[in-house]
Amino acid sequence: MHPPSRQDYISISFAGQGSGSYNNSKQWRRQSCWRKWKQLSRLQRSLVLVFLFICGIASYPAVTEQLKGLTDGHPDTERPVLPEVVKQDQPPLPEPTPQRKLSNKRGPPVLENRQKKENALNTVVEDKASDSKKEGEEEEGVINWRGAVINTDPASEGTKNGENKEGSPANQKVQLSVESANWREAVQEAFRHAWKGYKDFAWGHDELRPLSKSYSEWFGLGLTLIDALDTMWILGLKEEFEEAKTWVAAELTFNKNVDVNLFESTIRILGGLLSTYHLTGDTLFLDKAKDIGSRLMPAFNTPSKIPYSDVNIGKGTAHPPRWTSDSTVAEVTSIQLEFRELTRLTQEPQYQAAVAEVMKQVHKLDGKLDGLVPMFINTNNGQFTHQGIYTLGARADSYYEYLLKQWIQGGKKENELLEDYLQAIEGVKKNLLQKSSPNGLTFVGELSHGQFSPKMDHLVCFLPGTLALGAHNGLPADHMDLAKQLMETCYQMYIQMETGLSPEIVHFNMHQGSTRDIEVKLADRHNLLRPETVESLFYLYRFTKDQKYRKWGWKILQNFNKYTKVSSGGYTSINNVRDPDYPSPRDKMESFFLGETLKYLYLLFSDDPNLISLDQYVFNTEAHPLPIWPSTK
Ligand code: DMJ
Repeated sequence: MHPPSRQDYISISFAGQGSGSYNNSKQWRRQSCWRKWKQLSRLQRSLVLVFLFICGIASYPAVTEQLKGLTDGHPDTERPVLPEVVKQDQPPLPEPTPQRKLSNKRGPPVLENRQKKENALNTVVEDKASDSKKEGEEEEGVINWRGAVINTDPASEGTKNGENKEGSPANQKVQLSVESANWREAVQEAFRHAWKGYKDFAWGHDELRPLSKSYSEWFGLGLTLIDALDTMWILGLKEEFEEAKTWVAAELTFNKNVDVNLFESTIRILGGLLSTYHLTGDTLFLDKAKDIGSRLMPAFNTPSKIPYSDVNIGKGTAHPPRWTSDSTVAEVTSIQLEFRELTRLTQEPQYQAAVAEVMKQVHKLDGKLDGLVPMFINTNNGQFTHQGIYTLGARADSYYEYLLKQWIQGGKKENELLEDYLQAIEGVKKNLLQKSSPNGLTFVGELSHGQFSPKMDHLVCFLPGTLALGAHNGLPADHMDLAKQLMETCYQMYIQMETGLSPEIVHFNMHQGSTRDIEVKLADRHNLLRPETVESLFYLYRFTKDQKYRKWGWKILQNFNKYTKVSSGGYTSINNVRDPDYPSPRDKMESFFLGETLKYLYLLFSDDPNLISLDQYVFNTEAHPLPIWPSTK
């Protein structure tokens, strides 16, 4: 913080009284002026008054300007907590200029009523945009930075270049709409690029390996294609959607002798099919959802009814991992939204009953710390194992997310879910929340047998969005305050890295005298194209309408384009977010990049809050929107 500016003042001096005793007392000056005034003729007095009046008019603008300068907030208060990393050995980036080209490609097709409104807005905005972009249309908005070709950032330009001249509220609104239309189009382009790679080299397989122009198989079920279905629908990519649908109809079969992970196939496949059914109304997707849902049910045949991690969907057998009889807590408690919805749609109670039993048991279990759960649960006796370690990251994360979201999905009636959620957030505040040094970033660390560790997974960045969603649904307002603080931290995890992309795990400094807040260990420097931060940006923007969240999302998208885009098609995870010269591509595009990351970015840039309204839908943990159940009251 800077001290408040010193108030400048104007001093006026009168001519002295010649020699003799100099008396400059206030009273003497008042009397002397009055005497002089009285000695003037009426004409002289009028002239003096007219002169003073003219002087007053002439100096008005300068004085008001000066006063304005004194009363305006200090510009520093607008800045994020930390400045962006200034790379050594390189000049600062030039101020970006508006160059991004608006392509002539068609806008999103009209898919359904909910989208019509958004599309109408897009069309108007694009027309306006293309008018104003005639000059420099060939340039794709590039500046050269360490040999990398990057897009410029209209986010900051709009205000810098145009604000003062064209800053009327109406103009600003148009400008923001143009920006958001450009950004949505950039997301569509990114999706098309990713899809091209998948289509050319991995069609019908689980994941694209964009550098080797091949694919990897996890379950052998076309994972990326299924995960991306509703994204294509939401982004208005009708052609791509139709070709994927043809594949689902003709090729997708679950009658395969293959082991799948219960959690991953529930959130990606069952969730993806259910949401696509809801968005399109096409029963093809519901039929496929029923098929995979019923094939996953053997996982619940365990002594404790806590499901096994793996199921063979062809043979109808299930088992835990080879080395343990434990399941992961987040996995067994983050399949509920999907199975509950399957019961609602099919009227077959077994799906909901199975996942409700898990929640009932976990609700009653010993071994929690102020509502925080351990990471493992045993499928034989139903007890927590490896107790004493508490994290909001891997293996526990979506337990907390699904407490809140099930409560919302069911119409906010299931009190045990709400109680567990509220207690857990209090547990986070009490045990895991700390501030970093020197800049006081709020972060969520981990606890291991009473010992605090300032380690935070990127996965934890789902939390700002979840907290904001809770506050939107009537939970305490301080949840929103915490959401904003954590959002800032998650953004700093990106912007403080040399590539502007977050590592998988960071450690925060807490010692006084630290020079930087965030440290990254060698083994944690990878980025898997994960969605959690842009997911939270989407929620924060929806609820606050603060443009900064969109600008942050735009920066992140630009950095994905700079460092992870593969020219022949697709995007790749990288090994080193700290080396912009060689981020070391990993040759894998995770399905959640299409299922989640690009979807949340598009929704972040959408001007239509009814495009997947958060009062009508709840997103599963793989970003597949499922309906909030209509009230039965
Ligand atoms: C996704 O599969 C889901 O978001 C899950 O909850 C966490 N891991 C990935 C994305 O990071």
